Amino acid sequence: MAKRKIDVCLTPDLLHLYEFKDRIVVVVDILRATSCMTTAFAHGVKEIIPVAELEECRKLKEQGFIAAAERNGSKVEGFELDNSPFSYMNPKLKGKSIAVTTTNGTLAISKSKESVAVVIGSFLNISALANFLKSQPQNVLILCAGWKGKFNLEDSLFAGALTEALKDDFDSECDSPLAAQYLYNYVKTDIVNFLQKSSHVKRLKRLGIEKDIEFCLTSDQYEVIPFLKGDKLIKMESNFTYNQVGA
Ligand code: 3SL
Repeated sequence: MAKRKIDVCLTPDLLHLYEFKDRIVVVVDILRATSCMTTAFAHGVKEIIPVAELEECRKLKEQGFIAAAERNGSKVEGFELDNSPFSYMNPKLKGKSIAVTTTNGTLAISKSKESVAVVIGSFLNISALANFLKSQPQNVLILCAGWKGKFNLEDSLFAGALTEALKDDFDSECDSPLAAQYLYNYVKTDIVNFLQKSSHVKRLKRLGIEKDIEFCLTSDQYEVIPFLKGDKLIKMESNFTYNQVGA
């Protein structure tokens, strides 16, 4: 297969600058939305309905869905689930459909919906994801969820790690994949320590959320790749081909 192109959008507020409708968009919110989604499917959740707005999530809850809601790092009152990957390891969630809204991650997913395919990326499934992308003919855009429209380090580091993993099959289209890749290669032996000064790690620590951080920064815990089918995230089956994505 000929080399494809890879680009990185560092925050959803810059997405209007990118042609992404004919690409596979990898949405990434390392701390913690896309790490939770990966964990959820690895532990048997059937589907996730990601919604940007709290009210939309509340309505789905009223319709009987199990619902998870996070704003500014904390669980929103009245919802069953928070945004910790450990909450999604609960065997009671096996086979269930869960409505989810988070501050940045679900917003990034809903902004990507016009693309041919939206897949969920995290360190937890990075090798499975890289292998899938290598097998597809499409160009790729990695969309970092960031924080309220701003750049963040952890999503950009993941973008660098994925660009590095894809370097033999993809050429960087502009400078953001290169910058992310340089950053990743510079700190890859000690990502947890490097991120200690980052704004969201400090925010989560202030909230007493410590163990999620290290877990979300661990590579290759799972093989699952969640992808968007209509309005729902589901788990990609093996032998999945591009034509079925988003079908
Ligand atoms: O912004 C988001 O979507 C969340 O992942 C943030 S948090 O890690 O749950 O605080």
